[in-house]
Amino acid sequence: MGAILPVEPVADPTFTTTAPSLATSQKAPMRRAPSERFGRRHAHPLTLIAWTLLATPSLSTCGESTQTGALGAVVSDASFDGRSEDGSAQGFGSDPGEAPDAIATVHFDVAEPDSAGVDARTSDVVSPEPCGPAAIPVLDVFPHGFSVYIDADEFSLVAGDADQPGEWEAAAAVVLPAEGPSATLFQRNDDCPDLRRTALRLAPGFPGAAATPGSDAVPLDEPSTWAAEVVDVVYGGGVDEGWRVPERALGPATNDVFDVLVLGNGGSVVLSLDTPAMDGPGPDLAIFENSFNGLTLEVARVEVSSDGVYWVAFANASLTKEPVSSYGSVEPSALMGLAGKHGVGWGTPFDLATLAGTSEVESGWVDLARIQYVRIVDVVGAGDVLDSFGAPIYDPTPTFGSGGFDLEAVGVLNAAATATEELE
Ligand SMILES: [Ca+2]
Ligand SMILES: [Ca+2]
Repeated sequence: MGAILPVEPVADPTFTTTAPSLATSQKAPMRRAPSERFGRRHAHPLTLIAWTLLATPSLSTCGESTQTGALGAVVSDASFDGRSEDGSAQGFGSDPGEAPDAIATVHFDVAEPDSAGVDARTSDVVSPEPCGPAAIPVLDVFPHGFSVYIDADEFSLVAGDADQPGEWEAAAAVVLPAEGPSATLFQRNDDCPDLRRTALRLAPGFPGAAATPGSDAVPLDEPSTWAAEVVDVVYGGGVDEGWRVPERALGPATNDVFDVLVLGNGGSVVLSLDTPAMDGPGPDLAIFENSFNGLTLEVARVEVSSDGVYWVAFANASLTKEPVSSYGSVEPSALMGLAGKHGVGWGTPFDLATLAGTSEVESGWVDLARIQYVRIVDVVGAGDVLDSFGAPIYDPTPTFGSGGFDLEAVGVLNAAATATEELE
């Protein structure tokens, strides 16, 4: 597949001297933290909000600290065009040698929106830098007993919603509790006072198919607004001409298996939303595929962006253990964080809150209060593409004619107030 073409960037004069063009990033995939890529002179007003995720309220000096491994591996390979030419993504821990830089600490001034409605990044960045451990990939729900690699010197796992850590343990992975509705993971690094606190929802397993108890499937009449524009499509292999109709991905879900944009194997699409999405209660976005039986599930990774330039990917997990034949079945309860989990007429939910600990959000380059763009990238489920925890993702493979992900619609469940509404 070819590289993703640039999304029309929102005009932002403060970026002109420091932000590389997307064309540059295509030639040299970037995996460094945003703060390193763009220097420390610009930061987003939301940065401090993100730091509330760190348990230590004050920002402490830890010198030239760096965060290694997991922080970049969680999202950066998928979100900064680090995907390889075959469309595959690197999984958790796949690139341990490339450590993203620590996130810059900032103070900020509330900037006036520019004419495009985007905050101008006018803030000064100051030392010191926090040195808290890297975030883990966060799913909407984790199964009991799930194992998660961590990048911290020690962790403390506490049942329920906890404010304080308990016993500290040193291990490369944490095994989540075997019961209970929630847990809180604390991580710390040596010589650093900052703790990272991550609240985790737990369940016996991932939610299952639509109309089964506990399912997370979104009814098609639930979104309030929808994708309004196809910004870019890159078709993968196996797409007949008749399926190359981008407009079919726009507007409301129709429950029509033919009303789809077929991405092809490894293909991708960037859509602009009619109204930006925001992180509100529960899931914020719903993505509709066209599986006619709710079992032949073709899956895709999902990324979001506030400005069409900087992206962050949802963490995902696949529990399917074996390759799936061309029209074989995938159990919906084996999937989390991948579009295509549910059959036609039912959306797969995505909660922006799960992205709060990512470097892209913490450093302010993606604003969870204003998500304008959604990128959907077909997963070629032959086992080469790994989920956020290092497991291979399997889906029906190979597929032809209408190969790969079939996008019916992208709906917004929590719409951000528009500029006009805010003035009223
Ligand atoms: Ca939410
Ligand atoms: Ca297909």
